[in-house]
Amino acid sequence: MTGKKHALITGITGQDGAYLAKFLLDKGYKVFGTYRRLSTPNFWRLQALNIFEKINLIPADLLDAPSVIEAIEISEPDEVYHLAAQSFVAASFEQPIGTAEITGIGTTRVLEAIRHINSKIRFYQASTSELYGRRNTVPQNENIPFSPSSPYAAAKLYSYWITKIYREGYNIFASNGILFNHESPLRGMEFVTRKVSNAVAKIALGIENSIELGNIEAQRDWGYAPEYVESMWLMLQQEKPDDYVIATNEAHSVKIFVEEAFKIVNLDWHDYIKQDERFLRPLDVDLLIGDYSKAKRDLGWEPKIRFDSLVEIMVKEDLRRWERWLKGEHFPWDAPSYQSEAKILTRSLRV
Ligand code: NAP
Ligand code: F7E
Repeated sequence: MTGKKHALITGITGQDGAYLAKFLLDKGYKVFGTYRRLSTPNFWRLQALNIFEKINLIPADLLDAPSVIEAIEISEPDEVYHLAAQSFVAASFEQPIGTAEITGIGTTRVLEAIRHINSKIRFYQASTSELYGRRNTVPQNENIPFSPSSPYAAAKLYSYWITKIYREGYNIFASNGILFNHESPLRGMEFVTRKVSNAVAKIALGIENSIELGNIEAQRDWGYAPEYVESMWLMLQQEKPDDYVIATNEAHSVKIFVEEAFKIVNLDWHDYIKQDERFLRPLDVDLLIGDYSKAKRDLGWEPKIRFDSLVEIMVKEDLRRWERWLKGEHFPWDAPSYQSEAKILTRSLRV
């Protein structure tokens, strides 16, 4: 063992996993991360942040308890950041059972491994504003009752409670970060912000002419992912485990995000947006606004990048990527190998 602290990140190939890995490496941690043995590895985010060579990768799947146990045995972590999940709400309506197994029970597999191997390990659970559901009170803080509105949110509600149960029942240092939506140029292409920033860049360069969206009236509290991963670390440095809302306390509709994104390339969004009912969900959360005052008070955390800057960062980065690509450059990036969602064959999500 070196003198360095060990951190294990489940889901290191995802948006938050990659940013958190970079953050912890910069803090001097030895960073381990689980990844799934897919036929095509998915390391582009770690490569884009130039940290791929510095990560200790361990294959593990949340559906496979022995692989989770092995990941904890190999990495001997001081801290586990449990980020792996089936995280796309729309997909949870298509695959509710798989989502429950991965996003719900998967958390218990990690907690059980910790309980049996070393109950001193500190545990972070990636909770979500989706727990609050539709037509809830705003702004939402840690005391507002949950009312999940999707199979994803129901699975995350289970994970939230099992985390508290292991905290209170087994005295494990286990905290829930109730994070509101957070975005970045490393966001997956199926999420609305990145879908829009990527399409706007292509439209501005003349290689796309429209974008198909679902419910553009939905409002979200969108923050900047690299700032949000710091809050995860802060939660595990406290004297006691607890649950914290992490948000910006501002909401904007999808329509406003689209309008702002097109403004950056001097185009009028009305000319390019089409509604496609395949992107409507059987239930959708209408309005989320997070009250992060507890995190500000106890963790000293607050958001810096606000909505307009976030939209600008995302659109400019996607523009830069497409320009480089059109010049023949190759670099770690997801878009060229991504099948446009409009071409993916599924039934309408609306019943
Ligand atoms: P993401 O980009 O979708 O990453 C999810 C990660 O989970 C990926 O590394 C994925 O691996 C892994 N994964 C999926 N199924 C798995 C399985 N069966 N076994 C092992 N790993 C599996 O998600 P994110 O945006 O970084 O979010 C991180 C966590 O925070 C998630 O739990 C999400 O639900 C939660 N959350 C996100 C937000 C947000 O706004 N981003 C807000 C609140 C909470 P592959 O690369 O192999 O697919
Ligand atoms: O949808 C609407 C959609 O998929 C945002 C996950 O990280 O944050 C994320 O969940 C809103 C919804 O994110 C399209 O109906 C309209 O109202 O970007 P999203 P999400 O569902 O809020 C939470 C906090 C998490 O925990 C999740 O893991 O946008 N919308 N048209 C659309 N959404 C998508 N994806 N695609 C559309 O075409």
